[in-house]
Amino acid sequence: MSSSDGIGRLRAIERQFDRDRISVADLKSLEDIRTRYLSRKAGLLTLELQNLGKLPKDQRADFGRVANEVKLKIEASLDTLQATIAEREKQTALGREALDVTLPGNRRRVGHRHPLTIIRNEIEDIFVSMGYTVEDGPEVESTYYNFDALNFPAGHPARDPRDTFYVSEHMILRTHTSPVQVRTMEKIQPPVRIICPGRVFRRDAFDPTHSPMFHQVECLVVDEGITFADLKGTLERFHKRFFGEKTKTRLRPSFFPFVEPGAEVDVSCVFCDGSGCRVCKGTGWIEVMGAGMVHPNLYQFVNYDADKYTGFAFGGGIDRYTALKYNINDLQLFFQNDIRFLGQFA
Ligand code: 2NM
Repeated sequence: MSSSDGIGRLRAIERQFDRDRISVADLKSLEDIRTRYLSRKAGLLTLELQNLGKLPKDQRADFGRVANEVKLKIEASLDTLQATIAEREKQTALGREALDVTLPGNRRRVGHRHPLTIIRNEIEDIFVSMGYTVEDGPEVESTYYNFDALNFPAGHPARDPRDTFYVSEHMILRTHTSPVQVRTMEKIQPPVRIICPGRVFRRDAFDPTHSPMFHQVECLVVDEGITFADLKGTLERFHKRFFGEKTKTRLRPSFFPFVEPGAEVDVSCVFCDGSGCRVCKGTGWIEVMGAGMVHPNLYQFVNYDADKYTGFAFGGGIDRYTALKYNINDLQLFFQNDIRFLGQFA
């Protein structure tokens, strides 16, 4: 075997390597090709070098120099290739794992108050700012506090089990929050300035304007020298604060067992400002409350001196105030718990 044959084979290996490396696409095939050419046992170049000893002495130096040159070239080429592939694989991984920090995030839903709670708080704030305190009491109430002590005569239709939920002979679900006012008067002597918001229960079927459970807020003031003018002024101030300063309040004679005289309370229509529309049925007024001067009979039940004290009281539906404020035409929406409805008032 001659040195030139040997060098020719080395050059052939070199050319073959140059073709093979083109198809190297990843670190795995890179190691395959490194093994094929440079493996200590069976690498194509290693096998050629094993022939070194068989060459005539004077040819060994040339063959060895070329072999070493080819080996270095292949090693350098593989190293460069390895660096290129590693960098490309790193960039691919970065691209795949990248986060687009400009994408919109997932909005977190937070809770919100029920519209009836919002309006109850608003009403409480108005009265608290005028010096009232907020009282509450039991929802399961005795017929004494719900009817007798409020001057409802025996046989009054409100006592009928078709109108009132009876729990037992003398216990009911309260039909108004007035029993809280009786309980408060039992506890403290005048001056009294309280409001009582809360749930009340009446045997009505659900329809857009009725619900067997709804919410009332009632107000009671008792002191020396309280007059009907105080009642009217308080109602006027409250409605201006609640609906807006242009709101007018009007009283019409009416009857409730616990007051004398009694009145229905209207406000100028919040939708048409009193000019007449569908909601106020063309009258310009919307009925919102009942009111009156506390009936002197009540003072006997709570040991108040009826010759010394007078007082006024009124009550209205929180559900109705909420419906008017938010332009809601169906009270059932308050109790169906549809989050799409309830979420609009936060
Ligand atoms: C109303 C209408 C008129 C009222 C009376 C009392 C009490 F207990 F103090 F006498 N509380 N609430 C009252 C008066 C309530 O709501 C329609």
